[in-house]
Amino acid sequence: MVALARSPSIQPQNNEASAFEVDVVGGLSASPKRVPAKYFYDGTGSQLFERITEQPEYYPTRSEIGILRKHAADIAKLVAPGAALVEFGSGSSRKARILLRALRPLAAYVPVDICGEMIEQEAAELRPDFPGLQVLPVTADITQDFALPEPARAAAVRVGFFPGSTIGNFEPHEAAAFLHNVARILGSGAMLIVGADLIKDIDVLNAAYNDAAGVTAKFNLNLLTRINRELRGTFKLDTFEHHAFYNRERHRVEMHLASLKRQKVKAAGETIDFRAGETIHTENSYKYSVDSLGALARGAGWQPAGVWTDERNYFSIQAFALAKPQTTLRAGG
Ligand code: AVI
Repeated sequence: MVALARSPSIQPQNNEASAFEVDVVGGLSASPKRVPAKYFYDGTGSQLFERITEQPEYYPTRSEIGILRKHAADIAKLVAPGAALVEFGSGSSRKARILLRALRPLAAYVPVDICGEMIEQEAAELRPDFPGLQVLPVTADITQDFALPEPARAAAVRVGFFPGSTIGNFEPHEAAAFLHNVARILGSGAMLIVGADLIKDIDVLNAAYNDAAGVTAKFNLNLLTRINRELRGTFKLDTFEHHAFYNRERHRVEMHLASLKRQKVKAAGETIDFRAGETIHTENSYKYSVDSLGALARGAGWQPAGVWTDERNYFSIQAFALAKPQTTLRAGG
């Protein structure tokens, strides 16, 4: 079940080993030091992420599932019969199942993920539960252009689904590029349903990324274990500490690993100097308002078409429609 727990859209690329080395060496030589968040998700990291979603302080997963369960019928009203549902970074398809129950009849369900093995396995598990639905997995990097299977291209319309607030792990310019890419892939008349974490009370945000059981800390520190194992690293985990805090100006939770002392560490044959207190920036998790995500989406050609939130206004499911190209009507026509 390891792979199923992954947050799929922020996974490493196929040529992972060399990319990991390049990104770690480059990131640790930069100032401030950083390592891309996509490298959290090795086997242990994926399991730890799954455990994070079960922590009482980590509200996003529970909130999103609650919204989907409560409003699936309303969300489904925005989706024309005969549409193809395309899930970006589908992982376990756990959330798609809730929508699929409300959405039938669909032309096809197309889970897209970089991890082909995982989506093939999920597809095999979905088919008996949704007889008559074409489940057509596509192995692809969702941040790049990819081709949809023919039945999805031939469908009346295509509907994108991007749950999990994974959009928050993109930098805003990456999120904008992603929304443009999705528009290009889904084509004219498309809809997009996005799960996005909302800006809220700072204490709630800080607690969600500093759970009392220390699971998020383990998840963050596991990155150093991975560097030690895969890149001949010499990080001593008890000399680094998990720091996570909400940055109000930039509307994001930042995660860092702070060196508790001045030290030298080796990774991939390079020596890296740390000052006491110096950090490696490991993740940003951007929080949006309904308006700020709407503005980002509009910039990529999407028009807001619906919003559902939980009772506490912690999380949102937002629907967008792709503006159709303007056609000129002939007088009398
Ligand atoms: C996968 N992603 C949406 C999570 C988040 O909340 O940004 C990753 C995570 N990082 C720490 N806790 C959870």
